[in-house]
Amino acid sequence: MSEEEKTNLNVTRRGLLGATATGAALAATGVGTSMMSASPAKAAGNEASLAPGELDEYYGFWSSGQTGELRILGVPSMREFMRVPVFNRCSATGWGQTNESLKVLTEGLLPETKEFLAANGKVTYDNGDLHHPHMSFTDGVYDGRFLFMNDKANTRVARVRGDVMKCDKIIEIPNAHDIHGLRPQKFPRTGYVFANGEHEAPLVNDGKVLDDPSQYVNIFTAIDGDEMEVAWQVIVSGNLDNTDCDYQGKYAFSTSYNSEMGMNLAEMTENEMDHVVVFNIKAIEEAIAAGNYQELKGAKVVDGRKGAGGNLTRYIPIPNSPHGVNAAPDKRHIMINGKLSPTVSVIDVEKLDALFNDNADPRSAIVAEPELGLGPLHTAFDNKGRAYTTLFLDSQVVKWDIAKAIEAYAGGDADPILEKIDVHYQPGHNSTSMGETAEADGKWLISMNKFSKDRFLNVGPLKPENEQLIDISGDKMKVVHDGPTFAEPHDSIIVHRSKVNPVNVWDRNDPTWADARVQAEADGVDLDDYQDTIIRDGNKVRVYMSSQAPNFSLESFTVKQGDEVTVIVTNLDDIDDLTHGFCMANFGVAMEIGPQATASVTFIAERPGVHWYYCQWFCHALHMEMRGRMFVEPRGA
Ligand code: K7E
Ligand code: CUA
Repeated sequence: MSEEEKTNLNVTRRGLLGATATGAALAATGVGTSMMSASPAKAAGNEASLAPGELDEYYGFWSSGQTGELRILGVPSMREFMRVPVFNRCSATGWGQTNESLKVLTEGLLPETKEFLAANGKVTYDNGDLHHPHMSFTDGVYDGRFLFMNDKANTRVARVRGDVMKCDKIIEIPNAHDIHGLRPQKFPRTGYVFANGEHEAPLVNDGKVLDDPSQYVNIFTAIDGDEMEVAWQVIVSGNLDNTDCDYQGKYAFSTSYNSEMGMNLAEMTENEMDHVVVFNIKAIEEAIAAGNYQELKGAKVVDGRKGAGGNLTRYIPIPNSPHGVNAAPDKRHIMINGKLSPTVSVIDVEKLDALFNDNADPRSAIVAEPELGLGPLHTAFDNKGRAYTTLFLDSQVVKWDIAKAIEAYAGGDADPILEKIDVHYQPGHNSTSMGETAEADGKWLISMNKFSKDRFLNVGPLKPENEQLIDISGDKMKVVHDGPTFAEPHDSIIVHRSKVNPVNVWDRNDPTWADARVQAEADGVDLDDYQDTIIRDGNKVRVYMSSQAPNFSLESFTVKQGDEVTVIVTNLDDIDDLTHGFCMANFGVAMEIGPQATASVTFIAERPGVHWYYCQWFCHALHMEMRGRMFVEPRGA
């Protein structure tokens, strides 16, 4: 395509957006337009539905639980834009199959895991359980660099790049079991990514200790988010559920629903009080620097258990099986959500130094404990000192006033509860627009409801969840949208679009295909230019081709039965949205190649005959014709 044609294409696309994009810009500044008032949700205050072509004001980053991917939605439209494969396999993009993705999926695994997987005929895990996606911070606000997320199923932590929205690092966390809660450090920057091991196990889990829970421990991990390496770990008492940290860079917090270290439901819920563990980041760093740690599986591990002495941790008793931890945008209050207790316990971070320096009563850090309703799981915030807590058992969201709760706890007669609203049904996490940062703006609340029951057409016994969009800009909360989703987003963040700036076209120098570049240089192939080169290296064959709509540079290539074939495709198109694919039919091979990207895949050509490869990402009027043949000569021919 000529430069002029490219320019025309871009102009045409912008032209299409034209009028409606202006409307979205006005919406962002709070100025209404006649087109927007035509929408049915106008009366709500905030504008929930967008006309075709209008852009959302916020990005929503959604987890997907046992699906294992990250999802990107628009808020308030609730339109799903993208699925970013992380811990799962993806048929469309080739995640889990391309050499580039396999590198990400394998390089961070522990040696013992690689051995275990090999014994099962695998190189990596196929599943994941992604609960908590969070963006990196600088000075308490989102900086758009990365998103971090956990895998509860296989004890991993992953990073997605904000510039291309692809996963670039996955690490398995040693010593810990089943990473659940995860949060990036907010100040001064991320920095650390804090991750909770949820399930207790022997510290060296090699089979020597089995049914002896007295020897089980749990592990809190701080990961260096720049290097994606474990920085340090802390052994704790009880299990660890959710985590968050302050806005000062001093403390992190993890809830424990099983302080009893029980091994069955009755034992786990026996105590009236469980706890939140407070981690003293500076004291832990000093212990590491002074060499007061043991090294286990490459990680520096310190002991922060109850009774270990020292200044690494404190345990604040909390009624009964607390779940979510949420730092308020006032930079001062940390909400601990009671789950089996109808309360949320409010920690004042300014009272924490005394716990460590003067051994003050841990409960002295609690400044409020309002009774809100049944099953409080997670709390979100607006910019007016109000909190929004999900009540799982009541199927409600309760809006309450933080200052009034503090007043009531001190003996005043203020009622902190402002309003309750029904949601459908059984909410887990919730999130507000920018509400997990110092820039909470009090516009939107998402209630992530675990059950949809009767809200949608019946699709059989397995039903979607229901995520409801709630307008919180006015005096009264108002549900303005139902959003069904497939299994099973736990958590979301709502990020103003000004914080997120992905590119449209890959940079040819991107590190994603660095290995392919090194190999190409050794093979005398210029990966940045037109390529149709076949290199034979024993029984290894490397096939370099480029794609430019609607052609692959290679119409055909020939290999021998049993050859190990690597196909390296570079997409030379550099136009927005011009993605090609490469699918080798009947070989189980398919991948995405974005504009200006290189991707590669390796397979054994064990099937003799004529095999068509084709582009499986619709790219051009002649997309169906974008194909070629692989000839596989039978063995001995
Ligand atoms: Cu589902 Cu954050 Cu894993 Cu609560 S957690 S709901
Ligand atoms: Cu190239 Cu479809």
